[in-house]
Amino acid sequence: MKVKWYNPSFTYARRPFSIIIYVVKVLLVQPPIEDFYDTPIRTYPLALLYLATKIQPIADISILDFRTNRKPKVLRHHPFRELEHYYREGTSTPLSFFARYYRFGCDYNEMKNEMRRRTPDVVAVSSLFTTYSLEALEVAQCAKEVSPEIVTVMGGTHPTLFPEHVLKSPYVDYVIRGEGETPFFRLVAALEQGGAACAGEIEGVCSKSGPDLHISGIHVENNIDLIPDRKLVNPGDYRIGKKNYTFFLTSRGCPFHCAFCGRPPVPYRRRSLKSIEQEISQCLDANIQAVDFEDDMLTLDPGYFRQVLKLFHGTGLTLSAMNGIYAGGMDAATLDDMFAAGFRRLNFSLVDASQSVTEKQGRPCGPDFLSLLPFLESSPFLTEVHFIIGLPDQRPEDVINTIIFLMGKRVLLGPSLFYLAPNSTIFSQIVGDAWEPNIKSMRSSAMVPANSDLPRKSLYTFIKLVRFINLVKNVIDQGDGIETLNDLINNQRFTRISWSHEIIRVLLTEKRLVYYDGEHGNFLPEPHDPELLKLFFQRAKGTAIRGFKTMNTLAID
Ligand code: B12
Ligand code: SF4
Repeated sequence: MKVKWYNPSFTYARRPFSIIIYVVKVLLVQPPIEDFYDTPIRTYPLALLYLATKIQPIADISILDFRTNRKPKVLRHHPFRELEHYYREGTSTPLSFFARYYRFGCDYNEMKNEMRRRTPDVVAVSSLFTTYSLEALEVAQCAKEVSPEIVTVMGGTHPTLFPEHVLKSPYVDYVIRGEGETPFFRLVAALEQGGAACAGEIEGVCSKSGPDLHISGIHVENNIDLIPDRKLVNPGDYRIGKKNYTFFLTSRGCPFHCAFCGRPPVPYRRRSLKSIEQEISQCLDANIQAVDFEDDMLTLDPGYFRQVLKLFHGTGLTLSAMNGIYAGGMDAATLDDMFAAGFRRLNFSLVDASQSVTEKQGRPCGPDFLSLLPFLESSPFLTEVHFIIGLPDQRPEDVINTIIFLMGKRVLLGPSLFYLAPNSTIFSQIVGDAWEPNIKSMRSSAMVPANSDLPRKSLYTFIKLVRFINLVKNVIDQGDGIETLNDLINNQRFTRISWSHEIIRVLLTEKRLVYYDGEHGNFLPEPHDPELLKLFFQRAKGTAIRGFKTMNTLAID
């Protein structure tokens, strides 16, 4: 690394001479990703802000988000040929899912040009996901191609879990394992003082010497009250609707061990209320209008959570917790406080309506969510309930029961297709160490079955079914006076467009899924399991679907 001498043009009061220090130029990067979809309302680079805030006193820093606010580019060639049968371009359906594979963010040349322009000494990349870790490695490769003298550092969940995978790349010099603030600060300080040789001795920093990799343990921060400086990014780049949003953490870690979860093993800790209060005020100064809590376990301690909520009263901030709310210990009073603090839309994590399925996953659950439901249904909240489809040991009947249960409540259904989360118990049982060739499959859009009772076509059928139910909920909310599911066939929402009408008719009368091929003007069968659809309609007979925004219902005849 070249040393850059820098005269900060100030003198210390007690030292009447100008001091010369050099400052390392650090570029903190959020990499692009490639997938069938992205979630653009949740890419706030909070980890990079924590790191930047920590090293700001000793480095010249900038944050470069190569992912957000860029037009996605369609990638014609993608690694999921087996899914072409499911995700088809050129077809139409009111129950649409994925069709194209995209790159969300800059391409290689754009990244390289940007790095060339910024002449960094250190490029530090956030690699949060194993499945997108190759895209993160590309950023390091760009940096080394711009100049081999650029020091490249990688941190985040993936390098924390699989440091060897990252460090063995010729483009990566250092890996930080665990919470990065202190190890990264120490690494930058060591580099600044020319002490790269001792960098490997810093806790949490992994380094290499020729083919030898030095792997450190996972670092856990003692103090989690650091307030990220949100002015380091443009608040207008991160929007939910018309509001500038930010991610916010009131705690770190989680005490549970759900078998499907891939989070690194860091203990649960809560922040001080004082620091949260200061952070809220800084958010308001930074022109933030919406706060999305991304804690792993926001509501673990309802008493503490209610104290946190009080700090938001009167701020005018819109609150959400899109990572999911755990209902354990919550009651109607907590919901009232949430409303008063600024929550309007709630995302609950249910896993499965069956307690035994959920408990098998190691997730503690009780009657809490069920007891909250009557309050939720009569409250002004809009509630989305997330559940998982495709868990090992889950039977198709369990999924059907969950769908039937939730469709009868005033909630939106939030299905998550099960994926093998690296580091999770299920991952270790099914994949073990031989995971690298399947790196791209560790995402829900890959629809990899982990349960022989729920093959890919069943997973796809369930997703389509849930899309149908949410669509029906939308129609119910319009209050068109439809009383039974079969009345839908003649609802003008579908009769207006003849192909849409036909797709709904086939589903309701023949219990089959088809889509419309506009180019040839015909209907093609979708890959699906008609037996599952039949079973669903049989079991659902005599039950009802309730709206999402209204209590209007529609009977299943
Ligand atoms: C927000 C979030 C998202 C956002 C995107 C966030 C982003 N910026 O890209 C969204 C909703 C889009 C998302 C999607 C997915 N996610 Co997600 N997501 C999270 C979540 C809940 C919080 C991440 C966060 O910002 N935390 C706050 C920051 C401050 O903490 P942190 O990231 O851990 O950062 C610290 C350290 O890791 C480290 N660090 C981080 N970056 C860097 C960089 C450097 C240079 C250094 C030195 C250190 C460092 O220092 C930081 C400060 O201490 C995590 C859960 C978790 N606990 O991490 C899951 C998590 C990262 N997601 C995960 C997964 C798998 C996914 C999906 C791929 C799942 C799927 N459905 O297929 C999807 C992809 C969907 C899509 N295409 O949109 C897994 C990753 C596991 C793994 N090994 O791959 C996690 C860990 C969830 C879990 N419990 O299993 N996710
Ligand atoms: S899924 Fe959520 S509750 Fe379960 S261990 Fe992971 S973070 Fe904790």
